[in-house]
Amino acid sequence: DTVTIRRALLSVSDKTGLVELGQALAAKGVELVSTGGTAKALRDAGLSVKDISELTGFPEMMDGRVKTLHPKVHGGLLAVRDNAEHVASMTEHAIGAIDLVVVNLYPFVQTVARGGSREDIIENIDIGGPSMVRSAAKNHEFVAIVTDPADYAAVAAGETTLAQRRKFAAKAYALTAAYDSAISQWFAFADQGETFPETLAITGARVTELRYGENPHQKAALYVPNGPAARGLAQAVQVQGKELSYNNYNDADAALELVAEFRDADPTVVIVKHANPCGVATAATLVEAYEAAFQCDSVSAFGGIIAVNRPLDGPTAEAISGIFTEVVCAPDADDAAKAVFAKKKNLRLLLTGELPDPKRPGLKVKPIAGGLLAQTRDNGSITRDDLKVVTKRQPTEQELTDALFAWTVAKHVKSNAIVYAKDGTTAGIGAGQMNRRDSSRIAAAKAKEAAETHGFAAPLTVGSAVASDAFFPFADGLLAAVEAGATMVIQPGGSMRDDEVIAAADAAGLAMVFTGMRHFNH
Ligand code: 93A
Repeated sequence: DTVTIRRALLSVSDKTGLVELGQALAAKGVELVSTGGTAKALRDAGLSVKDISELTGFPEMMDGRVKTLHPKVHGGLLAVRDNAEHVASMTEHAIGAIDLVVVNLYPFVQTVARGGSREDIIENIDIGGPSMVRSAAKNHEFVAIVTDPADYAAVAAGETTLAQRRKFAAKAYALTAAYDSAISQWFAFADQGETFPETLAITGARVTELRYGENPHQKAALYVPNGPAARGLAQAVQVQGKELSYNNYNDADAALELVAEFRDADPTVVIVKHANPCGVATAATLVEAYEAAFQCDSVSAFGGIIAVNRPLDGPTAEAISGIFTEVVCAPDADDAAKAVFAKKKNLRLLLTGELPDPKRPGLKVKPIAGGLLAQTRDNGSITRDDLKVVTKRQPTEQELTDALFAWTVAKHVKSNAIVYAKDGTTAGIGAGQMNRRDSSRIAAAKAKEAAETHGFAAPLTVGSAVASDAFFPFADGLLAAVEAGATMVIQPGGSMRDDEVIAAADAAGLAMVFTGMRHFNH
């Protein structure tokens, strides 16, 4: 099963590790054949190399579009060495066997990411490279295909085993599949502006295997999708702490997406549990924001995932260290904060750099049995100008500010979502209930508990603004908010019974605005 490498074809855009590999192979007496740039790099290092044009009898032509697309190359890769007819064809056409192919492809994704011109992008679609990768991988019985500098060491000794070649083949086809999917995505989304192309090619590169999935009996891994480089949680740098779990990623993503809504706001802290915020606050300093967010639901905050919109500082890190926290996600952290966390070995600190843009476009894909649901991501937002006052009473400035804050949080709470807020702090959050009245009651009950725990004069729902992610179908949900002491309501409106709901608000002396936008999130 072991193949001794006699001839190797090297053709790489990324020349990392190339010379070292060339030297190792040459030392084993391997003949090196290369395309233009690769041959030059090897020659510059003093190695002797055969040009691909010498092998094919054709010059590299058409701006390099045709270099290796030739029967002398593909015959040498695809011939079954113990098939008499194949061997006869090789002899007849003077085709020499190639035992090792080292290829990495034109940097298509990188060209898109750096904003290359259309012409530049098209020129960076590699044709000959993937063809060789696929030919060599098909004939893995005899040929080794190496597509990753990390695998160079494995072939440097000049021979390969069948087990190795099978692994390389699997990796090679994953590469060509991912490469073509990135090209397909670019044509559909970027070049033609299609949101839902007729065929959807989504593949990604595995970043890491996770210890397990949502539950220990499930397996899990993290992938980064191909295509124009995105920036978000998956790109965050882990500074310290235990390995991130599947649930950590899921929760931290929810926390990061919510705090990103407050990119340009005062210091803001989000605490998430089971992908729902359980406390969000904006204050003059980050540590004050943390204290306020924590007090909203200190029971749920235990073992929480925290995201902040400012570089993490020492006092905030100190306050966070007061209880067990799973993950802290920040744009950056100063030395004092890092020093505080260094004592908490398990706590995972993730640095994201600039927070993602909540208004960015994107596609959300969710598998269902036998299919995939795709939708554009919820990047909708409203401003004060979009609000329509529907009650007799006009809201005060403070009520409006609290209402918009509650509304922004509600967008990130699983439906049915009810969020009470006062003075830039969530007072109570009701999530994921099957009816809106229950979410309203749960949120109010949490506020009551918080008041008892932390010795507030009254629950923060008293005098608060309440947000509902979708319209109140009946007056009962709104009446539950009145009971909790809310004085202001923000909701999309649009129910058949809006009149009933407005009348109930008027009767209770509430101010209510309609947003005209709904934020279901399941
Ligand atoms: O333009 S191509 O699609 N046509 C080819 O025949 C071909 N053969 C190899 N690109 C081709 N390659 C690619 O050239 C390889 O995949 C590699 O990325 C690159 C190496 O070129 P050089 O050795 O000149 O730097």
